[in-house]
Amino acid sequence: MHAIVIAVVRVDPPGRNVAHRIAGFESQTAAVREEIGNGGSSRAEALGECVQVPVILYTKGERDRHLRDRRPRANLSEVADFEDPFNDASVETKDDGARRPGPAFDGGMIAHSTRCYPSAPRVPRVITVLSGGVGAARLLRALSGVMDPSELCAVVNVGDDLVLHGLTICPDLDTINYTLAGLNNDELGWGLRGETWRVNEELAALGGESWFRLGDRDLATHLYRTQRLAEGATKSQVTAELSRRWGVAVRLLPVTNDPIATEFDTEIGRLSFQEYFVRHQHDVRVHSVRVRDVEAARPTDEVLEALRGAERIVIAPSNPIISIDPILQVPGVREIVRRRSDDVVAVSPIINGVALKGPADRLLFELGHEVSCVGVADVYRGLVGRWIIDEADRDQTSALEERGLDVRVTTTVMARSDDARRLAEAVLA
Ligand code: FO1
Repeated sequence: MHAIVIAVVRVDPPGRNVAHRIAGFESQTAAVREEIGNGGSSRAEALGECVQVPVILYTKGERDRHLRDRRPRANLSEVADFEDPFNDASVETKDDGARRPGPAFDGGMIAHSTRCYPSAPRVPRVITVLSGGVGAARLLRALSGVMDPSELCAVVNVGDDLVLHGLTICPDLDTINYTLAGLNNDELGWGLRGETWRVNEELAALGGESWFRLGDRDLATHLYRTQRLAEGATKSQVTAELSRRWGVAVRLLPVTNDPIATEFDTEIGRLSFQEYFVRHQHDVRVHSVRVRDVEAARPTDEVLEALRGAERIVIAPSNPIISIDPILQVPGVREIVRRRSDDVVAVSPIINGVALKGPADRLLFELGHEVSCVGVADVYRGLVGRWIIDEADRDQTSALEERGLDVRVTTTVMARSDDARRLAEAVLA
């Protein structure tokens, strides 16, 4: 009979397990640390905070016996592969008295990773993706195909949000929600499929602001959001309500609920985000970009938690200057990403010197950066541990490696579903 208790223990920074504080755990610290699974130790270390990790506690000798009986030369990581350690019928005892690898257990109980026990509580792995619009939406969709989408969090840019006709519009949040719900308009790259434009046509006939086209179906989203905000809901709450309505399991988190606005100093003067992007079709020379009111903005608690607690942080192949940087500028965000840089994977938005979509290449050039995956790596200097670049940029590998980066090469264009899947697998590998 095996005496087994399932418990949740705290792991202290730097990766020190405190299970030994539970009665009977004295002097087990080294063994326990070695066995904690689910990334508990590294998460605690990276966060500089305690994290909760489920473990199975055995009475002294029980786990040792398991190990010896089931796989004489097993080491601790191999033990994690055992299917059903509770089924005595399957035990094939090999008690030949030989000394086995693994820790010496000298008293009380020991803790063991739950990964091998189907009945044990599982700590959800969280993958957090810093996200702009289309590129991020496609990566999130690909990731949703290879992992449980409820364990995916998107921290989403709100620097290009706007108020128009009295309506609050959040293009990046909506693009991601629509894409994950399968409602997106692929032709346009924004808005809803099967869209009609009656309202916008009437507005144009009245001489109203019709350059930023709001489709009839899309309008319902902005009406709903605006009404809920007026009732006192936050942008985060409204986003969650919309995701729930559309059956989107990925958690979409606006980086902040405070108003921020990306603006451009250009050759024709200062422009708001959508004036630059849509009205002028990003075809004016930009001198500088700034995010208005970002200094006073606070990341939401959910965002902080998603960044601190994620097993991995992913930087989507979004525009580094106008999609990702506004997220990083929200006070506290860049610091967490920097602290966790070993766990940060970025997918290059530039392939062979060109952005697949939007003005990332032109903006990098106008703001004095090299227009290449290496140039983007320099923009994210100190924030990223692993870079995923396209096959077309394989010859840039050594330049990235010289910057201390772990480089993976794959197809980063997500036009075909098998390529998207391969990219998602590379992100999670
Ligand atoms: N992009 C356009 O190029 N033209 C538009 O008229 C337009 C309208 C629009 C309405 C709602 C919405 O959520 C997005 C919209 N977009 C439009 C896309 C958007 O301007 C940009 O793609 C993003 O802000 C950049 O990420």
